[in-house]
Amino acid sequence: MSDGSRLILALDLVDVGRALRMAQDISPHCFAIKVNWPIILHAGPQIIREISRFSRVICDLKLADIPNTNRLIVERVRELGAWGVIAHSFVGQDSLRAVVEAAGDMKVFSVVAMSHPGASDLLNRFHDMLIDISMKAGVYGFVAPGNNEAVLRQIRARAGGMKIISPGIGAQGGDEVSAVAAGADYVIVGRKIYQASDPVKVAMEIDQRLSMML
Ligand code: NUP
Repeated sequence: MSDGSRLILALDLVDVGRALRMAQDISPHCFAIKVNWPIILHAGPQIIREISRFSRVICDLKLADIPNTNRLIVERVRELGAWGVIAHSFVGQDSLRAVVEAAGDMKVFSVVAMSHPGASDLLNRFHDMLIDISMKAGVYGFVAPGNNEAVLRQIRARAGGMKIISPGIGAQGGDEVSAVAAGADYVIVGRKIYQASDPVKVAMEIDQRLSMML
């Protein structure tokens, strides 16, 4: 893992062997590796422990439950050695606070807007409220769309110095440099890397483009 990198790899592969090899090959060029339900359901939760041996792991579980259930899930994620966890904020301050409390030194990122077109139906109209709920709950940072510059800039303006991690790069139309210019601290990239013929090369290129912005 690279402390200075602004790249987070989204490891949404369902071939577990290939996913692990790719995680190992790309970890020197990225800040963290994000695991989501597809790989967790294929590999089992121990994949979190396995990747945590050589990288920061962010568990993108998008928790959206009552406080007690959120707490039970986060306690397990913490036991497995994750560095960070992603939760929804629309469920309210108490549910999110349960995540923050159970997380201990794990970083909690709350979703305050999303990158897919349907996010404009409802969620993305409420990012200011979701930021306020998240701040009151004590989160470490936010997930905000890297392919929606207007929304990302508004979120950055309200988020102050809090960390923003942004998906939507590549396959969803966003560009890593534009996303960082609009306010992202880190970009989350999946298919653009793991579907490339040379994933390590693409990851290194993204990492280098972003490091030139510093
Ligand atoms: O708004 C969001 N958009 C999004 O794509 C919030 C997310 N957490 N993600 C996740 O980021 C998505 O589930 C996937 O794991 C990753 C983006 O992958 P890709 O579009 O770069 O392949």
